[in-house]
Amino acid sequence: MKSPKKYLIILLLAVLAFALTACSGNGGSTPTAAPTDAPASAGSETATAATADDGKAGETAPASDHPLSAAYGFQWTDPTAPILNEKGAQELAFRVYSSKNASALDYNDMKIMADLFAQTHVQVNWENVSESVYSQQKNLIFGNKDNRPDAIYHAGMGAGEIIKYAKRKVLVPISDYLDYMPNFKKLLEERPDIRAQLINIEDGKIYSLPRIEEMGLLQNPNLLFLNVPWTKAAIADGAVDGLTEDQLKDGLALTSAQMEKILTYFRDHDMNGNGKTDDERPLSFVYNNWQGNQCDLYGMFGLNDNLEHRVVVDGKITYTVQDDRFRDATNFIAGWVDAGLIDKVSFEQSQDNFLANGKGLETYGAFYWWESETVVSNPENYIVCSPIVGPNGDQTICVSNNPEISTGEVILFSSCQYPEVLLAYFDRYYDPVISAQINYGPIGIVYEEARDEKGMLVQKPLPEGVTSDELRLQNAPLGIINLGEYAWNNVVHMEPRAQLRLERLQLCAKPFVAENVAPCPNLQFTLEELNTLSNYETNLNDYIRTNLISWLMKGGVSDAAWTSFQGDLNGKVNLAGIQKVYQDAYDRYTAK
Ligand SMILES: [Ca+2]
Ligand SMILES: [Ca+2]
Repeated sequence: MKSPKKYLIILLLAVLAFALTACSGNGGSTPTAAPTDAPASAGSETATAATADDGKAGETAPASDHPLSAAYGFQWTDPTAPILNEKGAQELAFRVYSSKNASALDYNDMKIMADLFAQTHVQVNWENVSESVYSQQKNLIFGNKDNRPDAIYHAGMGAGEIIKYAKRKVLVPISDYLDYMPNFKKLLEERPDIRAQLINIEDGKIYSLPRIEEMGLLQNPNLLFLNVPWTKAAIADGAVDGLTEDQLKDGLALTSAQMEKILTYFRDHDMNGNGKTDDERPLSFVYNNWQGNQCDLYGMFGLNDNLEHRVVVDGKITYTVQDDRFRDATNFIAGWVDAGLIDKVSFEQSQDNFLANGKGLETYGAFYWWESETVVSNPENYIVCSPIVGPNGDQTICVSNNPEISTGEVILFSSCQYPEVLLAYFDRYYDPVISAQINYGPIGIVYEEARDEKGMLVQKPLPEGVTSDELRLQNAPLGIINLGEYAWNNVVHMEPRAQLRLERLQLCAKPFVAENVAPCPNLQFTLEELNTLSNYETNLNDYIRTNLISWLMKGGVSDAAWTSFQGDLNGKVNLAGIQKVYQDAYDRYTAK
């Protein structure tokens, strides 16, 4: 096709002219204004009749007012009918730029995308690049105002970037088009918390579409696993007080004294029977990793730590590093490192190394991770434990700030000619049946055509030689979805591994988060607040990180060093200023 854009402009002008003459008297209204329904506004009786017959009235009346409706059959009120007619399918097309996972098919070749085209008649031409190319090209795309795509999928836009580009009018204010997005509009009405995470507080508008995957898995990214045969050996040898073999079941709560005895036994004996006593790793984790990190160890001293050391307690943004219990916990943990009970490699290794070391000859006595199945070759040898009970009787767990709602997933450029059509199309992604296929793969490949008696999607048998992860990564674009409680109960079963993890969390994590403790949600900041964060926050994080790793690896923190650390937090690194920014943003969030 040559110069389709020019052709489209001419065509649109023709359509517009036609539409304007066709509905004289309505010419002044803009396409995006709420559609006025002549019969409904004529009198209260007809209005009641129109509401009673809501579905039908909505199908025809508002759509016919839109300039694109006459030529292209544009409609958005019936979410099961095509958005455009055949002519629209052939003559309108959208360019959407998107990074994709290396294992994924080109989105133009994905069945779910073909199915969406068949259902909507909206032609999207995907421009796929790798994730690393996207991160290199992102600024170029935003900078090149003459040749921007219509939208970016997997846009990964931070709150600061959105504020910046919204101010320059580069982005489409999506909230102006909610009438074209029945699923998304309903979602925002039902979930003011999600709305509050999306609204740009500089102008009160929404500029990005979110991904919502609420499984309840992210808040506690660590679980403690313990090697049962090894622990049995320690018990049989009389090395652990107050612990019997029959207690070695999922949910076991060890005291820190018992754990210390067990780890010491692992350290001193040839547990894996290879003739060496020094190749066992008593307790392992991956320091400051998003999953399987050290934070749960701080729960022994009553702190709900996380990687940012920032958690909401009683509605207040709280930094765990300002609490004297953090000093006590650090000194206690440093003692275990010093004694060789915590493998020093835990502070240096990557996630990949940690996983590789778990395979083959058994070397892990205890470890923190998301699940045991990906870590060790024989997960059946391990139980999942409740948090360790600390020396003063405290027992609590890490509360991570990993959000289940990610904002900034999709943005539209203001150069997009028909944002209402593209947004009506993206709105379909929030239908739970579509969301499930966007996230796991399409009906026909991953799911059977027929649903079960409850209406749930049914998994197809796997093709030979393909794992479910491979099939999913190849066929699912991921991205904007709405999968929450409703979907898990009515549309799609959680994957067995996710279900297993949820059961473990119910047993070993959820009961150990106090009611007054919560993670910090996605917050929206003013430009001034963003400036404060960009001026000070990296510095604060570096300062804490440098000190903490040195304390943990070098025997702990002295009282003098702790006092001087507290002085710096309050002084040169401006923790108070950063804390105030979060507190103000959090207060605005809870007020909504
Ligand atoms: Ca050993
Ligand atoms: Ca050994």
